[in-house]
Amino acid sequence: MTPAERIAELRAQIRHHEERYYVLNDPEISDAEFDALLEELEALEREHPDLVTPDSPTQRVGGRPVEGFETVEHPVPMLSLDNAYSEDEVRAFDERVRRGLGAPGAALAYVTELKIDGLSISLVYENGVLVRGVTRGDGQRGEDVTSNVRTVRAIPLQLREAVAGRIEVRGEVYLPRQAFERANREREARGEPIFANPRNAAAGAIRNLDPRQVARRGLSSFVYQLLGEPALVPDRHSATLDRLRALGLPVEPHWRLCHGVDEVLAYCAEWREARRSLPFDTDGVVIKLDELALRRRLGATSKFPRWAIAFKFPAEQATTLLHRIEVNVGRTGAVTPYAVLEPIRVSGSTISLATLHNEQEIARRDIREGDTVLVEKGGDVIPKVVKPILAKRPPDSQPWRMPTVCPACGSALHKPEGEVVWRCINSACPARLRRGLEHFASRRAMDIEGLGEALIEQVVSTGLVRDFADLYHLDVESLAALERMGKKSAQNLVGQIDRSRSNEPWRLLYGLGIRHVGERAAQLLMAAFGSIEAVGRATVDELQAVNEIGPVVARSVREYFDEPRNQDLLRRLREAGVRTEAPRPPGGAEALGQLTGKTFVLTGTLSSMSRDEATAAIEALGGKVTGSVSKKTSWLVVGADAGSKLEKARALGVPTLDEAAFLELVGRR
Ligand code: 0OX
Repeated sequence: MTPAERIAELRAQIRHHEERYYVLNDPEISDAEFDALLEELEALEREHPDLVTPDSPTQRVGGRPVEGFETVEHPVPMLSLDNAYSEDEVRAFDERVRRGLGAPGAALAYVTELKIDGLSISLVYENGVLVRGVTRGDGQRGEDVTSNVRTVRAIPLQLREAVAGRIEVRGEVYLPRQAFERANREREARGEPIFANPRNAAAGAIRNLDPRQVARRGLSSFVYQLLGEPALVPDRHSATLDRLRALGLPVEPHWRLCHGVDEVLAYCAEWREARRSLPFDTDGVVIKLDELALRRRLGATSKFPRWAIAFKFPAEQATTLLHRIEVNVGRTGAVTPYAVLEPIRVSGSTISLATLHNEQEIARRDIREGDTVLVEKGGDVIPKVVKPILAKRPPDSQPWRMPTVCPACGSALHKPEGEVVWRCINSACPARLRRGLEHFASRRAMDIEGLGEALIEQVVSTGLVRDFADLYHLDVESLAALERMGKKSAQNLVGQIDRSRSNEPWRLLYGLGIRHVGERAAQLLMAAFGSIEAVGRATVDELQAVNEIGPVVARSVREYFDEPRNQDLLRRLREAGVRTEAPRPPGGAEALGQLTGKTFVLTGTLSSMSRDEATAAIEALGGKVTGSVSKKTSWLVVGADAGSKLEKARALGVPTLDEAAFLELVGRR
């Protein structure tokens, strides 16, 4: 056998066993035997690099971390599902469908599927090879996450059949229960906030910029939709699911073809309990009309198809003793009460805490310490207290009273007229500081690895850190003296903090935790003003003149910088060497609007800024960024490793800008 033949044989075997393992959950060989096949293939490909193809099973985790994700338009919008919370609502749906079809007496054919608690994804296959994976986004346009989707072992890089042309397959990417629990255990150990549900965890993973990390997460997938040339798409959904399966794609196997609404409801009732034995979380059943011709007749509203609905399983409830009501102080000073419960098992996990929302809610439902309460756990990890069981209330019980002072710093709590949330307004409050530091150090802000909840607790309670600027004066010695800190970790942390000094300044602006200033607003403001000092000097009107910055953000920024304590903090950060200026300011407000009416497309990687930053720079000057090149495109910005967009731009005669010319245009040079 020639090397090329052996490579082809190994790839076919590996694909087959990947499918047995990841799609069918029914392996035919041991993990060790599988690894041996993969290792043999890797060795052969190393010897014959010219024989490596992108659809080889060795190529799931390609290249290096990406800079950002490109936005792409969905050729057919990705709709979401309307919900039904009861049997009656499902019957009402069936009636609407029958009436809509002018067949009031028919028992229609529906397919019922388990609803996966994941995030929707679109996969494009060209001649049977996976070429693109895009998130749902807002339904019209999503993010190109191909490099991450390729790491999901349940998603074949190559279909079993080289279906000619282009097909789009839609489904969910999700985190199996075990992988979800593992991810949360790891986050807890690192002092990071846990994911509220598998959906959030999967969404976080699929938007990670490093495919190697995504591969380690253990994502999986199920698909349920096929789009393409009419000849390629079966005329019934049930046949489509069979077809998808035959192509080697992962289809959740417990779907059923039902006749009439009673069979649909029987399916829902069956899975209400049976779902606990599944290896993934499901929060309901998706009910879909089987016949595509009937679907077309019903159509869709602006948001939902009229031919499908999601039936949500009722949240599980249990009763337990509410020991105490305590309050938590957040980063913005908001004080939120929560219940400390006698631990109890609900929906497969033990709960001992539950949210109580706010003082008003507690009063409205008259929830008291010492009550036996009904608790509920739905799709979210955070359980709720539903109501007290009055028959079990102790005779000496008293209504609960909101504390009048902050439990962390003792200063009086405030509640502005007309609001329901009490706040601690002491900006030096240690509880606020702890939450603020968590945000400041978080990955999307200053990205200081190793500064987790447990360590923040220690540096705050020992007085080493009283504000963000103090972080930059921490030394190895005092850190090494803290609990569970060795010299090595102390050195690493000091290194991480030092590295954060040279972060792009929008990270600092976001990390300060100014109310209403998210990542995007921070990027837009920095691109428009060039330095945090200039943002701090701008009037509300000047701030609002920035594209996408509204009055709420503008006022909040102004308020923040009007506070002398905050000005002082910024000065101390600057003195500690933290970068507050972009390389070259674009000239401030007079440059705004310079690119109004211009449309840009980005391709390839820029060495000096991420895709988000380039987009923000364009938008701050009034320009627009779109996902694909057309005759209307003003410029294509071309970075390293540019793709097919460059060819298209050339074909259409769209002018291009290299990185240097682009930086010049947006005033970053
Ligand atoms: C799921 C799921 C989601 C197709 C047309 C509207 C919704 N989470 O499991 N969506 C759909 O269907 C799309 N099916 C599902 N099973």
